[in-house]
Amino acid sequence: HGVVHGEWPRVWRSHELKSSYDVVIVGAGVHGLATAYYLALNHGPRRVAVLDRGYVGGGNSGRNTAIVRSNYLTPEGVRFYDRSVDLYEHLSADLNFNVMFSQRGHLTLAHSDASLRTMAWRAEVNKLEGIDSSVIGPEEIKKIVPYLDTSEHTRYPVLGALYHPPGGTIRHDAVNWGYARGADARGVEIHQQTEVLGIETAGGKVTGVRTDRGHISTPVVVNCTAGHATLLSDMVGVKMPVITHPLQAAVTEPVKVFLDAVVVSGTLHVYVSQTDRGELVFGASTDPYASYSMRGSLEFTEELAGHVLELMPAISKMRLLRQWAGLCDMTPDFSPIMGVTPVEGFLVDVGWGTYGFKAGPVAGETMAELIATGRTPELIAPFDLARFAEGRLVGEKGAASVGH
Ligand code: PYC
Repeated sequence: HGVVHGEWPRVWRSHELKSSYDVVIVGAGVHGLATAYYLALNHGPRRVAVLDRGYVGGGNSGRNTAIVRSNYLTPEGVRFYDRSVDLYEHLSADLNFNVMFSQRGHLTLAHSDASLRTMAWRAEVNKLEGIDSSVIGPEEIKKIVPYLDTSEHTRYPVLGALYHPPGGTIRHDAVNWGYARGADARGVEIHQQTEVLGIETAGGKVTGVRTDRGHISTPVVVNCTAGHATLLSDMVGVKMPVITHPLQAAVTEPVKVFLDAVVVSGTLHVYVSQTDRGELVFGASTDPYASYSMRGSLEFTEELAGHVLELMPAISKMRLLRQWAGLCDMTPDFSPIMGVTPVEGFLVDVGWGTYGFKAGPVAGETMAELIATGRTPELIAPFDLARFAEGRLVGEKGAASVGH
């Protein structure tokens, strides 16, 4: 349309920070932005601010390995993540922004009888919930991923895999930018470089937020942070059963496309997919210590290379281009913490461990409904904070994909 370089229209606007909002969302990643977007889209106009001390999508929303799937272990998990897959399937059209969702198939390898049993269990739960998911053997795996070493002579031979055809990858930046644009167009204010310093309460209710750009009066604060969920919740005295660990990832130089599906091996602590540009994207388990550091380590690179080559010896000559880390807020049962807290007006959408990006759309849709109606949607009721005190854990460790 005659737009020349340097004159692209802004995708979202900057604003002066106002002294009051109806809702303040902390964290401008996919969860915070999707919550703001669905609040405006589905529930009518409100004065909503999304705050981030960094920039849009600069936390885990831009650091994950962009895998989308719904082949979880518990019926609660499967139903929840599957709604996200549904929303992702229509997201490009809904946002009028190409999010490059590629449902290329997802394989979770089993290298032992025990993991084969878990895969069979997941497949049965998945089928009961109407999800396309089944256990396949090494011959079928080899057809889908010809470069995978499925011989019997490896240290951990591939015995089978959970195959989930609708799983795949997405362009995570596009998702963040698309939600940011959609929210902005519906009147949401996005405030980057705005750090929350404190949350104020009176009589057990949220009354305001102190930021490094000024004070805001508000009755509702939504904690949509990842990596800092506990720090923000501590500001109102709500204790989260969360421990934060780094998780490292890496990407290779681009090569011609040869890997179609997403391949995950919990036993070998590695997952790999190939981007549309041709890079291989790898991730590992969480680092084994609690930390807020996002520095890369040589140990990670060495272990990653060793494990990847056990799976695909043919790629030994490829070079790594870069590595990075994100921060994972791990909960005891590997499910998130969503909904109300003992402080009225302080809502949480946190504890996303190593599975947060794929849940962005459904988390946004359900949190928006909770904010607008005051009622907890059925899909997220199992993930409430009270479950830890009441012993209603939703154990998803067996489907978390990465070893821990
Ligand atoms: O849950 O699919 C997943 C995942 C992949 C990498 C980290 N988590």
